[in-house]
Amino acid sequence: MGVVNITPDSFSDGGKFLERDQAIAHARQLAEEGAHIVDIGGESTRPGAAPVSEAEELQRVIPVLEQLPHLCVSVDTRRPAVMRAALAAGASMVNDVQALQAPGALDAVMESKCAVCLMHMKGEPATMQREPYYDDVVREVRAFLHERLQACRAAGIGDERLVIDPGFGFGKTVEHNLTLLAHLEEFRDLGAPLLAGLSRKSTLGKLTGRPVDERLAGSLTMALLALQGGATILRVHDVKETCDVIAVWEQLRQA
Ligand code: 7PJ
Repeated sequence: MGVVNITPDSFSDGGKFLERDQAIAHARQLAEEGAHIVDIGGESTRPGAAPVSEAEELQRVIPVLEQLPHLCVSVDTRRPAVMRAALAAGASMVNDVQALQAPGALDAVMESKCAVCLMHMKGEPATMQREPYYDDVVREVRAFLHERLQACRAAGIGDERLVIDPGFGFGKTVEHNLTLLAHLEEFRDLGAPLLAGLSRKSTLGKLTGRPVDERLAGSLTMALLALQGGATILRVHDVKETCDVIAVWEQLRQA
């Protein structure tokens, strides 16, 4: 899964079109490099990010989606209205960092046949990195994902549509992230494919001392560790390089 962020609009309309075109070109490039899914997002859920209005999020996401009819597009959103509009515009997957907990979110995906990624997050993006605490991070994240899977199944969303994600970096310290990564296998018996998003995250910055544009080697290492732990979808910025990691991993497994 390749990440396409539709960055905040600048002041003029000219800027708006430019950012749109850049996102479309980026999505196409990631698909050419080997991404099976492109994940487009118009709301930053990074720690401390400024909020984006629903109208603004729709304006960012939908025109980009409409220009990608031949790609398998996932839309990274927490808002039911954005989910509905994106599905109507051809999205194949809803990637929700809130695991469809917003009022109306389950309804928004129910009538569609789209795939759904249920991610764990503790707290809200603005404040989630302020001293997150768990008694047992693996048990708690696992229990949450189990509960959300059950809620989806009860709403009639079939298992073939569901993906789970422990949500690296979302209300988690470096230690929590490493514990989750080391115990990723314990999520497999929940019965849904596992998605892992570790690419360029601040945990890597803390582990390596590198700024965000120098985290490729760390990100590829994380990708391999996630594969070893049973992840089958990797959400990454560096698609071409990650495809090489996957190629090596798959051939090793076959051997
Ligand atoms: C994730 C995500 C992730 C899923 C972001 C970033 C922050 N969706 N959206 N999993 N991360 N499912 O890319 O640094 O880990 S945005």
